[in-house]
Amino acid sequence: KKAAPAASFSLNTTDFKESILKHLHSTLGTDENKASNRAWAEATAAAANDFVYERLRQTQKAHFEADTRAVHYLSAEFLMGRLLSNNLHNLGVFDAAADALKDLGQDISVILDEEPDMALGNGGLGRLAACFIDSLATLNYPAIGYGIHYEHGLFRQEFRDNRQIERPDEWREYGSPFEICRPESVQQVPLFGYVETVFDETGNMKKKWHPGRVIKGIPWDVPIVGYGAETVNILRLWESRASDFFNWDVFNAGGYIDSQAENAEAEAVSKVLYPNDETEAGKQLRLIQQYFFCACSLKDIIRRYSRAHGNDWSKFSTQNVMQLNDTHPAVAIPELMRLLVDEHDLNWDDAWTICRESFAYTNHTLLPEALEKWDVSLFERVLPRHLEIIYEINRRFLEDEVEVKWPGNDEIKAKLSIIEEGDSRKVRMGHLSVVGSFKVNGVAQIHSELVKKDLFPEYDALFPGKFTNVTNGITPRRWLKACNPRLSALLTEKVGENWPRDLELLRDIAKYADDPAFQKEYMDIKLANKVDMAATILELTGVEVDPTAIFDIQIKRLHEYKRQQMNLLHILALYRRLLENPDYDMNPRVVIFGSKAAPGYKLAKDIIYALNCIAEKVNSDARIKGKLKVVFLPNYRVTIAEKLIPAADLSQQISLAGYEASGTGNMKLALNGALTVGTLDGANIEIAEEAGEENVCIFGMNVDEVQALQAQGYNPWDYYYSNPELKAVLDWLDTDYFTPGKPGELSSIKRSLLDGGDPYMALADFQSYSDAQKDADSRYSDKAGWARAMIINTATMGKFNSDRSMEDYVRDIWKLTKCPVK
Ligand code: 26V
Repeated sequence: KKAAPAASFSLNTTDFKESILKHLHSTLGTDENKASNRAWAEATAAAANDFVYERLRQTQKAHFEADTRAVHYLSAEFLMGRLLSNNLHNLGVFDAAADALKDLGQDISVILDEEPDMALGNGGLGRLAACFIDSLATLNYPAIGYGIHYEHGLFRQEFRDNRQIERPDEWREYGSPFEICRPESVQQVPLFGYVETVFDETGNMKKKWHPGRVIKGIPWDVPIVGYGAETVNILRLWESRASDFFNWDVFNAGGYIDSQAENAEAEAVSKVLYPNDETEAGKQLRLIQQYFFCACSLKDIIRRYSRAHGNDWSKFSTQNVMQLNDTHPAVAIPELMRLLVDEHDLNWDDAWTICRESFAYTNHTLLPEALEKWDVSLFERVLPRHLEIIYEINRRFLEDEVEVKWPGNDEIKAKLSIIEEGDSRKVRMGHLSVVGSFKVNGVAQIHSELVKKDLFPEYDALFPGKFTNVTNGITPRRWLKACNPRLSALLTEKVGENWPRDLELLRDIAKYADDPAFQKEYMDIKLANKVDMAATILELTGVEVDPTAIFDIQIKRLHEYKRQQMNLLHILALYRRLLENPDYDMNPRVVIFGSKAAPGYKLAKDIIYALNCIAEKVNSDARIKGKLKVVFLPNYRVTIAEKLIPAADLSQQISLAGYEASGTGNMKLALNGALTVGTLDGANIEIAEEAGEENVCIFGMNVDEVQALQAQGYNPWDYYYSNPELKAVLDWLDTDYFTPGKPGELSSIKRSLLDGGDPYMALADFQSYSDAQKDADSRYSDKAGWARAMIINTATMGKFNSDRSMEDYVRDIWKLTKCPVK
């Protein structure tokens, strides 16, 4: 078996021990007799950082000397999770660190548990960005992630009387050892004010923006250690502060106290992550956040470019590509135009060519309520010059491109216009992104097809070849090697140690799928992981669960389209069957949820409340003899996912077909062996292709059937009246059975599914879902067949390595070359 390339340095346990002690003394200023767990964690991080910084320096030197083309991944979210364990693994020193800490009387798992998650993201989109930068570093590509240094990441979720409450996330209350402040690279960001038309010496008309405010962006660099630590790239996150240079006037005018109010306003920009996932709120602060990090990042990119190429703009787009992670950074397009035209005196056409050659855009959702639109009036107040530029982009686009293709067709012009007309005019950020980019991609095959066919059909006709697909992926380092050490050891034993880079190597274990000895090893590991999870469940919720029961897991943000409510109805159906017949034939099952609801999403919060109330009732009902348990884990986050995923038997991926762009949890769960109970949606389709239909439980309508039913007119009452079990469980929600003394507390769920029209057709798919769950249950009873299916799932997920996603982006969009680092 081929061995993995060794890390670029070596470190034994003794060296690591000495280094930790040295840092405990000289970096932390404490000693081994009184050090807190936190101090041990920081000393361990500092010991690792000695190597990280050395590789970072070498990487930056290599990138500078080679002057290679680089990708700039612009994203309002990076959902990093914990960093220490990941860095130790990628440095190849995890075992050395564990042994060193053990020699020092410390348990590495306790030490790692000290670290709060870096939760600067909501869900799929932010975690994808984190996986991508891991893969880019691993593959030795020059890449920088650019984002926002939120003081508070996604809220901490607590349950009070079964309801979600939100508490502030404090990920860096006492500082973080994983970031480096770079005051030498601060940027100034103008906002508000007005635009003046002036004429230069030669009589050319110029636009001059007189901003009303200027805020300062301070960069914090998080080193991103590639697997094997050849390359260490950076994630650069911008923190906002009041500008010392530009706001002197208030101060000098005697406004010593008033200036503090200005400081607070400026600091508010990077204060908190917006907790909405898939709903656009249109808040001024959110637009300022977006502009703030894009403006800082572009100036940073241009500063680096100019250092090598001075005022020669002809190579800008061959040296740089900017990937827009959804439309959140789309304002970077008019900002680059402004910098080139207003500040660097390029003519419009040259500037526009550079822009269009530099930006590419990834779409992550088709949900209409998630497509960003800004009121023209708001845009004009915050970014008056950018609005002018957008109007000019739009005018030229409509006249020079749309009119040429469809002469005199005002209907198409209205559809393609970046400005939406109506009671209040709006800037459509998706349109701006398509017009200003050279490539647009969706995130799974079916999603990319729907982007072309349903979202942007005219754009697809106008720009042949612009639309493409890159199926998402996940990093196997975090989502198998680090989170599932038992299974990782078994896989390494069988296929060698190179699989964390080349996940296709796991195909080799398919040959053991029917080998009873291997099945036993594999299933013993799954059971051990479930035993650990059962202990965590007990600790976090007080609920006792049987580790031999089916662990049936739905972990993702709470949203109607993801249909946690359909899972809820199925739980009620199982419960009811057990009450009617205590001998009802089913394997014991633990249904586990992890999910946060957007704070303003009433129905999502009602669903959490209902699940908690149902859990209380079901878990304490002796009549069903523990055959069904329901667990809702509080404060779901990356760290909880890392514990749950290795323990999963069933992976619930039950969105209405056409609505989940890709999903990435589906990939993580399948890689760790879980069987997907899923619709033909997003990447589920590709997972089924890879694993084989016989190793997944597919149910429900496909996209065509959904669209046909929508066209024909969907009536949820039909299903209510024709399916007695469905009717019974829905009616149950109107009683006080789960909320004693308070009938009606769960009625909103029933109402949304009947009077509300059931927009995501949970009732239409219910019977098929229930059948699929029954099928999963009977497959679980066949121990050998079940083990086989799990093994095949692990063996066939190679495609979903985010390294493969990166190679797809590189080949089809970014055109990067690898830069080896000595
Ligand atoms: C929208 C908004 C609107 C304004 C407030 C903040 C905010 C934050 C996020 C979003 C859009 C989120 C879109 C998203 O996360 N899509 C998910 O992307 C995953 C990665 O491609 C994909 O796997 C999921 O299927 C898709 O739902």
